Amino acid sequence: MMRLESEVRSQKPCVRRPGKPKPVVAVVMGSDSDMAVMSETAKVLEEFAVEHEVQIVSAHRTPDRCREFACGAAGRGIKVMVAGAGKAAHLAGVIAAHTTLPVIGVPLDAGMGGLDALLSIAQMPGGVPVACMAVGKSGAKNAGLLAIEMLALSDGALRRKLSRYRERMAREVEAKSSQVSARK
Ligand code: C2R
Repeated sequence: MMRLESEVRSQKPCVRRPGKPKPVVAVVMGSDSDMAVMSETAKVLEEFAVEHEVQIVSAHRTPDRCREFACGAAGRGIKVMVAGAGKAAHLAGVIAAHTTLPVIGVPLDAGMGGLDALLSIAQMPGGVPVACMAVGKSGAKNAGLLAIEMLALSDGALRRKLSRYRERMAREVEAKSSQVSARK
């Protein structure tokens, strides 16, 4: 499940207790200032009981750590990476350059409404794909859901959970619609 904040803040690799299931999704962000938004990704993964880790990695500020992290992810059992960053958000692209694991980028608003980060993540040159989500919290939430959809390709139980999630969401919208209609 989600690592402790103190571990997230540490620049050292997380130490895993024996017997604990290995994370299959890595959630990374460029700065601890991104945590409030990127916790939406972790929340969804928690809800679906998908083992994940959360780390701060910066392609700009910690280039060696970023390369080591991306290169080592598949070997550690990670199947999907989610990378959130604001400003000149090169993090997702640089991670994608070092791995063939699917990388989902989340543009964050750290100024300019997140347009800078959106273009930095979406406008990847051909050959190195990054799946780009919406700016901010909805993008962070959808990054978690997309990671789950990828894992569900080979996990029937997860696929069924996703179906139930969609059904619940539809019921909630219908209930809200009834409330709005009743008020008229
Ligand atoms: P600070 O709040 O730490 O100054 O960071 C972070 O994701 C954050 O949104 C400001 C913003 O800089 C972003 N950042 C990147 C990268 N590293 C940090 N875009 C990167 O490597 O792409």
